[in-house]
Amino acid sequence: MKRVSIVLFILLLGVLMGCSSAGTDTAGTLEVKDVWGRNSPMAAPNGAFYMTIVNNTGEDEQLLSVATDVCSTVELHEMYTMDNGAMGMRPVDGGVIAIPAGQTVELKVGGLHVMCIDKVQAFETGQQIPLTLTFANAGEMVVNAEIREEAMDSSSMGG
Ligand SMILES: [Cu+2]
Repeated sequence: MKRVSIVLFILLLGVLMGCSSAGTDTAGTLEVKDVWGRNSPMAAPNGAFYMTIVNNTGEDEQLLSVATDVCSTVELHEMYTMDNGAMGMRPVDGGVIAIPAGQTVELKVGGLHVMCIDKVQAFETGQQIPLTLTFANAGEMVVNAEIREEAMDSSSMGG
């Protein structure tokens, strides 16, 4: 009896969702904000960009890739704790960053980030660097990353 009612509920949910998506077209937007990169001299081969992605579209979204003229290669990375207890970074699972419906995903220092490998120029504080983000559903979006001075608080790491 219980199982039947659950099945009915799921069916009903499907019908309701089908109706609402067919009847209205007022889906929210995918918002990318607070895009920035850390200042980095030419002597440093790599850089990183950070941002906040807000998914109000009602559908699961994925950040597939990022492209910019100032980096030879761009990868989506995450920080993780290595076997020896030190922090390392690696490409995210599957190479993409999931942004589930209704969620906000932060790319931030010590977590997810856009890895800029082999910079072709120095990143100077105050500079605006255009990034082309490619999303699974929303397609391409161009945003400007502001280069900031960010002092990494290394003393508090691992505390
Ligand atoms: Cu990285």
